[in-house]
Amino acid sequence: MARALRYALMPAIAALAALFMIIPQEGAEATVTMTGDGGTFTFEPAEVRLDSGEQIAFVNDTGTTHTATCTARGCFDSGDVQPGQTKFVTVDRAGSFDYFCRYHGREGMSGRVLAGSEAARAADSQPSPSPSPS
Ligand SMILES: [Cu+2]
Repeated sequence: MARALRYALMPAIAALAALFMIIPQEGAEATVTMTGDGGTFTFEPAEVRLDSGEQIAFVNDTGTTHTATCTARGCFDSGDVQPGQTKFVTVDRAGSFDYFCRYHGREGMSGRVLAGSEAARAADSQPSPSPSPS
C-alpha cells in the first residue's frame, strides 16, 4: 500500500521539481541553467547582466557534473555542480567575465556575465537579444 502511494506521487514530485527548475531561484538576480543532455552542453542563457554584488544561481539540469568557472583572476567559481543541484555565486565587482565548465569548456560550454557598468554599457549599445527560434 505504501509503495503504491509512493508510485502514485512520483509524477507530482517530478512536476514540482520541474517547476523549481524554471522559476527564478530565491535570492539570486539571475538564473543560468546547465543543459544539453544528449547533445552539446550549454549555459542557458549564455549571457546574463546584473549589478555587481548580485548572485547568479547555476542550475544543473543534466545528468552530468558541471562547473561555472570564471577565467579572470579572483573571479567566481561554482565548483562542482552535481546533477539536479543548484549553486550560487556572487559577482562582486563590475566587469565583463567569461566563464566555462571545467569538464566541457573545450566543447564550447561557456558563458559570459556582464556586471555593473559593463551591463549598462551593453544595454545602451545594443537592443536586448530577442529569443531565437529553436
Ligand atoms: Cu560541463
